[in-house]
Amino acid sequence: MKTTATTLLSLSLALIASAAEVKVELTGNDQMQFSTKAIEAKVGDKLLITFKNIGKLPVVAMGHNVVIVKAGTELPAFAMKCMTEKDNNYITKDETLAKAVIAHSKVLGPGESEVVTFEAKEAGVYPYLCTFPGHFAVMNGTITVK
Ligand SMILES: [Cu+2]
Repeated sequence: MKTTATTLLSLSLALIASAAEVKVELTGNDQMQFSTKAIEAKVGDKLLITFKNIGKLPVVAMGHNVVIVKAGTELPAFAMKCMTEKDNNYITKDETLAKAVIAHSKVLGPGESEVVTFEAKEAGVYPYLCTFPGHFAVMNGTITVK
């Protein structure tokens, strides 16, 4: 009996581990580079993405955010609408486009960081980008959920 209980315990621990919180480190720098352009996750994972601006330039010149959007979002159109929204962390207020946002950080200055949570509910390819004006074409990547 004791063995069965132990086995059951290990099994449930394994289940918990398979749909776990996954910590991801992501940085942005003064060269407008994300440290990674490809993040992978499993359905059920909860990603805790620590996004840090490791640059030195002031936030008005080289601020960064990370915005995770729905699969299939047209990034250029989305980014164009975001880049004018300085007072809204460069997130569009257009109701239709704003629905594409799954999660985002605020605009971070040098040395600042923020944890962004992304729950990988469905398989798919979820783009992420920095919507600070002029950055998205270089600062983008994907979270692939399998
Ligand atoms: Cu940026």
